[in-house]
This record gives sequence, C-alpha cells and structure tokens, in this order.
Amino acid sequence: MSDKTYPPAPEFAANAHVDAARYAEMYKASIDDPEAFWAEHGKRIDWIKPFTRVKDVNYNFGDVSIKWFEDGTLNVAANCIDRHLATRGDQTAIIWEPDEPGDDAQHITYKELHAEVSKMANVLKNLGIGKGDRVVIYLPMIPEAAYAMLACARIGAIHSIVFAGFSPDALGARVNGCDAKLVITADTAPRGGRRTKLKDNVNQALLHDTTDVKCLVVQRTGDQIAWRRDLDFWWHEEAEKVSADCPPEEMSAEDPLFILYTSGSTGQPKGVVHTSGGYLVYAAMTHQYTFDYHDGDIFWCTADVGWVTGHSYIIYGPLANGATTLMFEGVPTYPDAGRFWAVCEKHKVNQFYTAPTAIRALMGQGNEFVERYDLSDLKLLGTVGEPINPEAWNWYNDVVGKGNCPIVDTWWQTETGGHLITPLPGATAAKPGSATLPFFGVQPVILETESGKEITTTEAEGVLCIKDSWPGQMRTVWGDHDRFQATYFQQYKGYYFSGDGCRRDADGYYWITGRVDDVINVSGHRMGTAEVESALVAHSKVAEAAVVGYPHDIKGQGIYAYVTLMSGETPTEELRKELSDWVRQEIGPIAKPDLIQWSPGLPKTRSGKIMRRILRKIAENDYGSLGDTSTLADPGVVDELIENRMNRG
Ligand code: 6R9
Repeated sequence: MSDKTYPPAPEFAANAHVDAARYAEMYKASIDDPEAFWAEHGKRIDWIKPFTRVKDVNYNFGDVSIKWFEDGTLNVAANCIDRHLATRGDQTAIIWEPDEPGDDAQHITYKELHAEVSKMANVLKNLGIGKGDRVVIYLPMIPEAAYAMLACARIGAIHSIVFAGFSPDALGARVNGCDAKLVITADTAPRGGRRTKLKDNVNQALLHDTTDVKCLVVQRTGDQIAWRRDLDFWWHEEAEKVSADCPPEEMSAEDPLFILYTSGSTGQPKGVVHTSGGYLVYAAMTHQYTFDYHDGDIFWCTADVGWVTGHSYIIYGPLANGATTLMFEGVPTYPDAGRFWAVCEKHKVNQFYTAPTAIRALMGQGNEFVERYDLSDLKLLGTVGEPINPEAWNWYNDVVGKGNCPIVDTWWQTETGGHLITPLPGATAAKPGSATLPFFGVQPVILETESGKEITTTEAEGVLCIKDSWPGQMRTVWGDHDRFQATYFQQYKGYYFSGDGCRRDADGYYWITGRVDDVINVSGHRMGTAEVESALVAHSKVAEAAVVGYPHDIKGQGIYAYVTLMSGETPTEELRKELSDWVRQEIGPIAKPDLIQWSPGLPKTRSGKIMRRILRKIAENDYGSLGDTSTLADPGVVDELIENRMNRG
C-alpha cells in the first residue's frame, strides 16, 4: 500500500461540480440535517406527485424498515427517457459497440429509445405482464437489454437480470426464486468471437417448469434455436403488432424497481430488492458527482448489465442524467488487448469506468496496446469491484490516463445501489488503493470485529458498517425479510453491516481489506464459497468439499477447492477436469475452480466444523502461520494438506 497522494489538478477542480470546499460543506450539511439535504436532492428527478416525507428508517433488528420519499410517485423510465425528449430528443442516449470491431456501432437517440422502450412495454403487456410481475432478463450486452429494463420500469414490472454467463441451473433457480412470468433472452450471444447459446440455456432452465413461463426472444445472430410452441415469441415479430406509445405507469417511490441476485455466505444467492424513488435519486446523483459528468460527455462503464454496476452506471444513473452512455457487447481482449482503447478512441469516451481485474490483465499485455490509440478525450478513470493494487493503479494513471485523469476508486455493493465510499474527482486527493472518503449522507464506522464496539479514533481497523441509511439502500431480500435482517442488521446492532473489513488511516481515508465472511471476489465478481461447495458435492464422486479464495495475480482471488472423494474413487487428472467442468455447468464459467486439491480429510473441530482459517492459509501458501490447531479432531490432516498443497507460488 502506498501513502502517496494525488490531489486534484486545479484546472479540473475549477470546472468540477464539487471542489474540496464544496465537498466539506455539502457533506456536513448531509450529516447535520439529512432530511433537509435529501429533500433538496430528491428533487433532481421528476415526481408525478411530489413527496412530503423524506426518510423513514428503522435499523432495529426485528423491525428493520427502510423507506425514502415514501409518499411520492414517479415513473423511472419516464425519468430516464421522456423528460429529456423536449431538450435532447435527438441526442444519443446509448452508443452500442458490437463484439466484432468491423460491425457497425449504433447510436440510439432519446427519441428512438422512447419508441423502442414503449414498444417493448406494449409487447410485455400483450404477453400478460403488469405492475408488480417479475420478468427475468437473460440477455447479452445489446440495446434490447436496456429496452427490456426500461420497458419493465415503464409498466411497473420488476426486472431481475441474470448475467448471461450463468448456467441453465443458476438461471432456473433465479426464475423460480422470484416466480417470474417471462424470460427475455436472445437466440445466441457473440462475445469475444465465441457464441453462447442463450435460448438453449433458457429451454434447459425451464425444462421442468410447470407454470408456463413465457419467453420473448431477441434475434441477435439468426442461429438455429429450439422453439417452445405457444410459449416463445420473437421480439421483432411482436414489435410490429404494437404502437410506439405506452403511457408510463404511476409508481410509488417504494415500489420495487428490480431484484438482483447476489452471493452471500450461504448456499442460496439472495434477491436484493431495490425500489424506485430513492434508488434513482442515488444512482443519478452519484453518477453525476463521482464521475463529474457534464452535459455532452460520453460515459463508458464496461460492466455487464447483469451486475449492479451495469444497472446503476450503464442504465439508470446516466440515463436519468440525460447522458450518453456506451454499451459494449464484447470483451477487453478481443480481437486483441487494445479493444478498450480502440473503443475509447472511436467513440471519444470522456469517462471510463472498469474493474481492477481488467486493468491487471491488460497491464500484463504491454503498453503498446494502449499507445496505439488516441486517448486524449479521456478526462476521468474509475474502478470498482475489488481493491486495486498500487501497481495497477499506477499503470492506469500513467499509461492510460497519461497522468492527466483523476482516478475514482469507488467502493459499494449490490446492496448499496450506488457509491458509498469514493473520491469526488475535483475534491478528493487520491491515494492509490484507497476508496478514500464517504459520499454525501454516508456515515461509515469501523467496529471491533468481536465486540462490535465502534472505534472512535481516526486510525482504526475492523469491520465496516454504515450508520443510518442513504436513499439507494436495498430494502429487503425478495421473499425473505428475515434473511435481510439477519444478514445485515443482526450481528452489529443498529448498523448496516457491509461484510467487508476496513482500515481507516490518519487522514480518515478508508482502505477496504476484503470480505470478512465466506464470500470471495473473483475478477470483481462476488461468489459465495458455499455455492461452489454445493455444486461440487452434487457430483456423484464427491463426498465433501471446502472452497476458499487465494491471491491470484489477475483475478484478485482465485477459487481453491479441497475435495474429498467417495471411497473407492481414484483421484486422477481427468477427474479434476471433470469436476471443474461440472462446476462450470452447474453455476457458470466464473465459478470454475482454479485449483483442486484432493484431500482425504479436512481439518475439523471436534464438533465437526471445518476450520476454514487453516484451509485459507494453506491455499495462500502461508502455512507457516497456521495459528492454533489444538482444537482439531485430527491434527495429522493438516500435515497431509500442506504436503500436497496446490499453490506453491
Ligand atoms: C459494486 C460491486 C461488492 C463487494 C464489496 C467489496 C468489493 C467493491 C470495491 C470493493 C475494494 C472497491 N468491492 N468495490 N473492494 N474497493 N472499490 O462490486 O458490487 O458485486 O455486490 O460486490 O465488492 O468486497 O463488498 P458487488
């Protein structure tokens, strides 16, 4: 970790929405009188019926309830589209860059977006979807993904996007989890020159479904697909039957906008619920201030819409602000490691937001891939998803930003809806590796891990919690409010518990140290170790499995699995590959174990609990400091595991 600081350039600060003095003043106002602060900033979006109540929040375990702008009504899609028509109808809302660099990009104006979204909204209605119904979106990064999200918002349906890299099983579980009536997908999806058979995956996911879930299919490639008669519909055919006029539904601020499944420390992913008013205010406000977005700027967030980053910073935040947002179908390394920079040059990107794992991967390919392109339009760079190591930060700063672009390292979560700890580029001096300071209205606290006592000294290390609420906060776990309370409000009473460890330095800067629960972060994607374990033990040859993370140069963390086979099974290289492929099948490519160690026994306490601390140390190749192993039922197991460890790097 480096303590070198990079203050904002005076020219940047002079033109920024927020400079250091303004940050201090606004932050203080947001904490001193949150009601007044958010009453003011709640007005940045259009309300059908203005709110009179700003905030109604109860963090008491057992009674947790979070409401913002409760009596206001609005429509999120109208805020992202209709209200811009008069002033910027012909401005590009979405630039779409396809997988193949030789194929034409699309520029979709706000007017065109209005027509397409209205048509899709009418198609949804024709398919029987109404207010409150759930729609699963399983699409590649194509404009129709944006249409689908906004069409749901327009008619008050709740979307739940499933990342197109997830397997049929994972998709099926999410469709069932929220009782979706409809899945929106594409025939096949090109990505990095390869094709994923999305519609086939949907068919497989719905194979045993008895509730007649319908499917709306976007024709992306024209590839052959299997059709379910009476249940499947082509988008382009249905679109011809409907008008391009669909009045937006009046929704209450606390009506759900979307559900997004995310990994936790137990086997089942949880459906994070975000509502309409507060989420939109927060996504729009953070988009404007964190990226210092100005009218006319071209904004590119490289995330997939399947993750929260894509929801808040490709779609809702930028479009609520009337921005031009870029959507990229491909991957950073296709056709070569210069693709990101080629796209930045081609579309004159001003703000570029990506994940440290992508930066590390591209850094390893050499500077010439960056230097080939004219990046002079870049004004700001951002990162999200995991801590960034100073080496990658410096490369991003020097080679990509040429020392001229502030870097915003944004800490937040699916649960938080938008940035909570982040520099504001005209206000905050950056320190490589630190997410720096809280956004307006956010009060981070550091608690002692065991006692839960708040550490009040400036310098502190412990678990990161948030005191009080902010408008973008999740409201519940879909169908399981108890789980919501138990996960976030039970262990540390009176606070929102983030699940992250954190250090605060002498300047009050926050440094995220990683998850303190059994969640790992692989290439910026959250993965519950329990999910991978249950996939492994579902294989007929596996008796037991324990999964931990270990440091990985590119991915941040890799997946290390300890596997005990059924008696009589022989550990072979083929079986190792079979198990890896199995997990890939069960969950998706992002969950594939990097290393599998055959372990005839796992270190357990006498009560039968697996001692993960020990497994983590061995996976990290740090077995010299295993700590106390005296409570183990059979300490001999540990020597065996060390002897046969897979990571000797
Ligand atoms: C937005 C997103 C959330 C977890 C979070 C933390 C890690 C995210 C980070 C970061 C260090 C950052 N994380 N941003 N760690 N610095 N700037 O990533 O949401 O997929 O829910 O992951 O990611 O561990 O708790 P999500």
